[in-house]
Amino acid sequence: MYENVHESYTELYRRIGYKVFETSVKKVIGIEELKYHLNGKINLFWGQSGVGKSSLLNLMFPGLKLKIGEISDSTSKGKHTTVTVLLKKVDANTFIIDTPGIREIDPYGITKHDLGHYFKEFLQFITKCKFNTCTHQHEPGCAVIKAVDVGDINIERYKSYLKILDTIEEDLFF
Ligand SMILES: Nc1nc2c(ncn2[C@@H]2O[C@H](COP(=O)(O)OP(=O)(O)OP(=O)(O)O)[C@@H](O)[C@H]2O)c(=O)[nH]1
Ligand SMILES: [Mg+2]
Ligand SMILES: [Zn+2]
Repeated sequence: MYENVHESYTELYRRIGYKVFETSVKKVIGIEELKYHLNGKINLFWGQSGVGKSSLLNLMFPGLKLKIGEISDSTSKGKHTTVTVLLKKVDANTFIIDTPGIREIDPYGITKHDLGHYFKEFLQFITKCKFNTCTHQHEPGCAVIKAVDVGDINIERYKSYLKILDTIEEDLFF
C-alpha cells in the first residue's frame, strides 16, 4: 500500500498509539530525541538480534561500552551478541536494560483468547465479537475479522496476531 515499508511501519504504529522514534546510528539521526525521552525512567531495549539495540545505547551513553555484533551474511540476522540482561545506571534516576535479541515471540502465560487484548487497536472491536471467547480466526460474527476486511485493522498486524496465536498451546485452563 505504501511505497516505503519503513514509512508504513512508522505511520502504522503511530496511528495505533505508540510513540515511534526513527533513529540511525550510522547517520546519527534521532539520537538526542530518544535520549531525552529515556530521561528519568527505567528503559528496556528489546527486539530482534542485530537490529542495533546495543549500538544505539552506546551512542547515547558511551560509558556503557556494550559489545556490538555483526549481521550474519547468510541469514541477514543478528548473531546474539548481547547474552546477558543487565540493568545499568546512566545518571541519578535513569536506568538502561540492554537485552539479548529475540528470535521469535513466545508468549508465556497468555491464553489463545486473551492474545487479542495485547493488540491495542483490536480492543474496540473485540467487545463487539459475537462470542466472548472469540479468537478472531474463523468464528462467525467476529468484529475483528470484519475490521480487517474493511481496513480498520492493518492486515500485517492481523497476520502477526495469527502467527503468534499459532504458537500458543491449546488453553489448559478452559
Ligand atoms: N546501517 C546501520 N547499521 C547499524 C545501525 N545500528 C547498528 N547497526 C549495525 O548492526 C549490527 C548489529 O548491532 P548490535 O548493536 O550489536 O545489535 P543488537 O540489537 O544489540 O543485537 P543483539 O545483541 O544480538 O540482540 C552491527 O554491525 C551494527 O554496526 C544503524 O542505525 N544503521
Ligand atoms: Mg546487543
Ligand atoms: Zn473475534
